[in-house]
Amino acid sequence: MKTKKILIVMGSGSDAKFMTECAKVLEGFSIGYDMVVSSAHRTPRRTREIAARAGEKGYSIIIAGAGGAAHLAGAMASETILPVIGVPLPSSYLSGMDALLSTVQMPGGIPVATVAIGEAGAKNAALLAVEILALSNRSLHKKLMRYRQDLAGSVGKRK
Ligand code: RP5
Repeated sequence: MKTKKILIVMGSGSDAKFMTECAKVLEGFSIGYDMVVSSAHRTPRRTREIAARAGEKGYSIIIAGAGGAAHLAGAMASETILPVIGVPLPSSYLSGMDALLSTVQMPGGIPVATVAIGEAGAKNAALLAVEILALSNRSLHKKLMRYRQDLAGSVGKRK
């Protein structure tokens, strides 16, 4: 069985409508992933356990998406030295600005690489993860170059 390289975590099942964008990108690059729901405040022990064991389970990168006072990515980053990419989600009255600031403003020492709010962020989180993996994987590197060429070719075309 192929090793699953990416662990996608979201704070609620209601976040899946955004975080499936991550899954689509990873599937496009044939990268194995697992997707789990765990909340930093409702299931804090489970969340910390998942983060603490992610390295030994063979994951290379964690993508964490949450809305509101989003501390999921930071809580996970505090339990692992794997790179953690945070996706702020627009699930609250503040449309994701709260989640953006909560996710991006980590105090120095425990980084969370934070992407844009919502679907675009979820997509870019996966692409950033692919870029990290491509540093040591030639065929992934080639696929990424082709992806960029296709993007360039799509400029000006209607969707
Ligand atoms: C956050 O609260 C979750 O990440 C979600 O974005 C938001 C709302 O969660 P639910 O009330 O839909 O479970 O913790």
